[in-house]
Parts: sequence; C-alpha cells; structure tokens
Amino acid sequence: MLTVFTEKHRLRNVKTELSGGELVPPFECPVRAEHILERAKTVELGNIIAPQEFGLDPIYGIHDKGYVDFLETCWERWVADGNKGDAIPYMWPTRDLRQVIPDHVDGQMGYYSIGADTSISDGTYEAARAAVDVALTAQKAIADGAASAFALCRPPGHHASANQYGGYCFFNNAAIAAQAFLNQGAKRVSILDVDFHHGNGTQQIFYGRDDVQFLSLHGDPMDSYPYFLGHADEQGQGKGGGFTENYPMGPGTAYDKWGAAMDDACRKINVYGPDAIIVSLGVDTFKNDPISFFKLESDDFKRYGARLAQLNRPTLFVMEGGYAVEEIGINAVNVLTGFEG
Ligand code: SP5
Ligand code: ZN
Repeated sequence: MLTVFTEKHRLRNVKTELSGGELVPPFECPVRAEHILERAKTVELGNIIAPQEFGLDPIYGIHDKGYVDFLETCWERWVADGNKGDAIPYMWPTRDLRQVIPDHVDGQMGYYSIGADTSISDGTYEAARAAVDVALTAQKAIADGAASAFALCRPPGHHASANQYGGYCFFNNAAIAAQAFLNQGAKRVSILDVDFHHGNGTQQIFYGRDDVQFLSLHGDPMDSYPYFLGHADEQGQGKGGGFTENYPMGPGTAYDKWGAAMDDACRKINVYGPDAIIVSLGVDTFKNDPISFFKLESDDFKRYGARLAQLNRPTLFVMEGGYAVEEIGINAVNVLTGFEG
C-alpha cells in the first residue's frame, strides 16, 4: 500500500496542552507520525511519497473562508497582542450569547473553536495545510487506480467542522478527500470513523447530505470527549436522514463488542454501496491509550483491517488520533497489513 507523508507535519509542534488544569506536553506530538512512518518502513508496507500541492480551493469546498483566514493569521495576531505562550481560547459564544464575530483575536479564537485542548503556535497553519495535501495526494492515487492508500496525516482532522477547530484538528482531511472523490465523479462515499473519539466535525459537515455516509464507532459522549455529539439517535437530517450512524460504547469496551459494531457498520456500508470508502483511522482505541477507555489489543487492529478488506472497495486510510506513542506504529500499520492480507 502506498503511504503519503511529509516532514512538514513537524511544523505542528505546540509546547502545551491544557489538560487536567495544567499545561502539559501535548498528546498530539510529532513523534507520533515518525513512529508510524518507521513501522511502515519496517514491514515494507509499500512506497512512501511526498504530497503534491493542491492549494486552497479543496479546503474552501469544506471550510468557511473566514475560518481559514483566521487560522492563517491567528498566531501572528496572538503574538502581536503581546502574548508569550501558545494561543489558547478562554471564552466562547455559548448558548444565550451573541454569535457576532469579534475583531479581537481572543474573541475570534472562541468563535472558531470548540474547546481549549488545542493550542496554536507558529507553523500550525502550514502543517495543517500540508496534512490536507497528504490526504488529497493519497485520494488521487486511488482515483488513478490504486485499490488503497494511506494518508499519514498530522495534524488530524475529524473534530474540525466547517468553521471550528479543536480536538487537535484544524482542517478536516477526510472530509476534503471525500469531496474530492465526489468532484471527480463518485456518486457516494462512506466515511468510517474508527478513532476512539466521535468524529463530530465530519458528522456536522455531512449531516444534511445523502452523498456521504458517515459512520462512527466511539466512546459514549456521556463519558467521553467531545461530550456534545455522537449519540446513537443522531442519524442525519433532511435528505441526509439515515446516512449518519453512531455506535457509542462505554468504558472497558473490548474487541468482542467493538468488532460486532464494526461488522454492523460494514453491513450498512455494503447496503449504501459507496464508490469509495474513507477510514478515519485513529488508534486511540488501544488498551494503553492515555486519554481513552477502550481495550483493543494490537492484534485486534489486524482483525478489523481484514474485515475492511472484505468490503472490496477502493479504500483511503486517513490518520487521525492515537496517543500510546510507543505502540502507535504497530497498531496503525497492523490495520493496513491486516487489510492487505
Ligand atoms: C484526534 C483526536 O483523537 N482528538 C482527541 C482530542 C481529545 N482532547 C481532550 C483530551 C483531554 C485530556 N486531558 C483530560 C485530563 C482530565 N483529567
Ligand atoms: Zn481520538
């Protein structure tokens, strides 16, 4: 399987994450991608190529221009305002407040974010742009005839909506790739999100549409980030009704239950009959993940990779989360080798 990777991911390298009331080293850190790349080389997964540049147009197909402009200028404006640390929001336009976009960078951070877990610093925008190019280059390989490809994206994307960042995500790499398939003539695309966390951004982007089916297996939002989306009764709206499927699962969920949900999702994908499948590949379902509560073993990643291969459709893997850094390479690449059989 082809892997697309760029060293530009290292530009995403914030100092701090607000976690548990402290500023800690970020869970989403550069060594994650390096370990996955090393493992792909070790098992000789296939060629590794650098991305082409696709520019801003595919991003504007999914994200608002005001949001993109904000991400491009946030850090320089934050520094110009005299701040020393990473840019972290602290005020949001919640429930009964007005949704007027403020001029000040502090207010815009609140307007354009879903939470405080995602700091911004120098290079964040450029790395997020490069991650989109990684996803689109892998998408193009499939459009050109490859059966599958691996977009080793960093930063991840599935928590980013049309106009909000958070959960370590800025541009929704998987959503942008899905739109590329459609623009090139695909009638239907399925996005299967196996990251531990609900893919709220992807769900929001496609909630009212019938040309992208979104399915997510994740920690029950009653107990887990992102807390405010991902319940089983969210199934799409308008002509998107029935094209969103959520499988929230509780603390301690192991492969017996998780694999059954995966099987059900695969059956629903077959009924939908997509021209391509995008797997939002987070491996934070692993038993040792520091911020998650599922109990998958390393071999389980191979098992569900093999299940995905049975769908027998063009499949684009887009890297999302996974924070057990020592095992992240083995777990992510196990999905891909399991898929290749
Ligand atoms: C792509 C992805 O996997 N994003 C996940 C974002 C989760 N961010 C919140 C993590 C909270 C960790 N700190 C909680 C400490 C509570 N004691
Ligand atoms: Zn996650």
